[in-house]
Amino acid sequence: KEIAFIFDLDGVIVDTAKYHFLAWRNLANSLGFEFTEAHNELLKGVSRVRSLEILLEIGKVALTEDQKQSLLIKKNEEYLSYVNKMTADEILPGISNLLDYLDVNNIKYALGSASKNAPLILEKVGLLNRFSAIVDGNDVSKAKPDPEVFLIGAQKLQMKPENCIVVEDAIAGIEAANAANMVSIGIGDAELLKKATYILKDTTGFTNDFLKNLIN
Ligand code: B16
Ligand code: MG
Repeated sequence: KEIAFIFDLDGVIVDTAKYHFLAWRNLANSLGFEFTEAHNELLKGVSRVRSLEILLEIGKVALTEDQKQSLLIKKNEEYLSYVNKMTADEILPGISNLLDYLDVNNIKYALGSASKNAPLILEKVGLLNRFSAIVDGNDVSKAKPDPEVFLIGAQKLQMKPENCIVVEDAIAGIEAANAANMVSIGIGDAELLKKATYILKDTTGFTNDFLKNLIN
């Protein structure tokens, strides 16, 4: 049967979490509190606005809407300064091989990301024109674990949800894929991602053997 893939971006195609971390940490420090890598875990897959709310809860800081808006702009400017330096070298191991495999087998793929910067990031790493459809943070009104982002992706690919395979590193993303009635592949900790249909430790798990079994 015909199938399609829908990929999350951060943590699956590239590791932009490290750049989000640098920018969020600077923002927290400027407000007078520490922001650790463990804190950063809480922001993975979460929208920009919600991320700031979580960060402010960590620092126990209350701000006006205007102050929040200007901090979000500042944070994104710093984040983009890192993104602008990205190259194809930052595509996670196994992903280029996977996309080649899908191309050779005429399997379409879309992006389903919470990031409003997703098209820029794909352009920087040279993958923008390879995706049949892109759904990013500008297209969705409901964040993961709501299935909206992946359902729009399936629609754009003209595929039934049950024939779509979602690749995700965040629990909320796996929940979104499951809620969309799609097959889910979790990338990361097996205990954390146990609701996924399949779990791979990291992106090197996309071997040709794994793909053959999955697709046939
Ligand atoms: P932006 P994904 C998510 O990307 C990130 O994991 C999350 O940390 C970030 O806050 C969110 O995008 C929004 O990103 O500020 O660029 O709009 O994992 O859904 O690809
Ligand atoms: Mg992610």
